[in-house]
Amino acid sequence: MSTRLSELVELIKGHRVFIQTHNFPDQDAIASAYGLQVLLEEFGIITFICHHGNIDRTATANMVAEFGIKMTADDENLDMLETDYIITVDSQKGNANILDLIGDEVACIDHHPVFCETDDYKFKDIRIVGSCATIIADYYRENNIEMPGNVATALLYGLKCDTRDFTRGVTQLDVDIYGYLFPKSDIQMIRHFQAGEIQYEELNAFADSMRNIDIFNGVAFAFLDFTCTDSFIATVSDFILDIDAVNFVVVYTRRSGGFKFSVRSEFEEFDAGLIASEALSGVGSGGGHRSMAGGYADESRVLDISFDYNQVIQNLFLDVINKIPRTGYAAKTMPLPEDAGLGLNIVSENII
Ligand SMILES: [Mn+2]
Repeated sequence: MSTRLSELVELIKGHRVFIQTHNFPDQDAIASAYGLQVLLEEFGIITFICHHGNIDRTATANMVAEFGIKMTADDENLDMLETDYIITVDSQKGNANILDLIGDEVACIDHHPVFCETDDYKFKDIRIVGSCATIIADYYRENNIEMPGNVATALLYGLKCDTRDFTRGVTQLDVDIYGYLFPKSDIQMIRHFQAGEIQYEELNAFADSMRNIDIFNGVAFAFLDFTCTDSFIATVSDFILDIDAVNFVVVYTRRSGGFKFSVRSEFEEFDAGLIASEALSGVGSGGGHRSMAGGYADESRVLDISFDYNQVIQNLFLDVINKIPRTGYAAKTMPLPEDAGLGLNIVSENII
């Protein structure tokens, strides 16, 4: 057995183990938890998958139902004790997108950059790859463990969703894992899941959000002025990036005394995680990958007596974006505005 996997198995043996995804789990989080659960069964370790927030979108609900994945929400009789072990997947302890449950977070398997440095984990496998599903699939592959077809299909779907069909954050490992999963997967089932990612009941909300887009030099802003889930914001954000005049997207909605953000970027030099982190640093917090990121701002800190909050938010982002030197494709499609300041070269490594 690979050192990585044997360390994990040794650590959790004999304990009651929960696998926790980020809140409002997406396809990658669900696939990763499921793949890990089945993998650990090979070693006689029984686990419980848990999460906070509904699985209310058709695409994720279909996946959970189709594979018979048993997932328990924190408010559904979770029965977790302080002595229970938690493995977080597709998320890290201390991040805003994962609820702190009573058990002990001993292990973390994730593909997001580290924002809250913690030495608390007894096992940590954080690799900056396209999906968390990639890391889980790699455990099977490097240990020659037979993977059931349902697990392969779920993991491939997670990998396809998080990389947006291999167009963002893709590494060589993701490509290798694709080759490994493809012959084991049911592609027809994935097509069926993918064809249900926008829900019929959401069409009005979707149309509304399209009517309120402001675009400045390739940077689109959309305020969703209605209650919506994190996954809906992410879907709108992805969709707006598909508009030809748009290269960078900031979508936001009201959420508990503030605004919740979803950020997308088409170009490497416009690092979505860094831009979100810089733009929101004085009013909240942000971060994530080069091509997809998120954040939160306190309402009281974006309110200004002379501007409406949409303008304040737009300025926060544009001030950061307009200082980034344009190279490659971006020089042609997002030329620097004449009055923008020059010289601040944002380097991704600073934050990771
Ligand atoms: Mn993920």
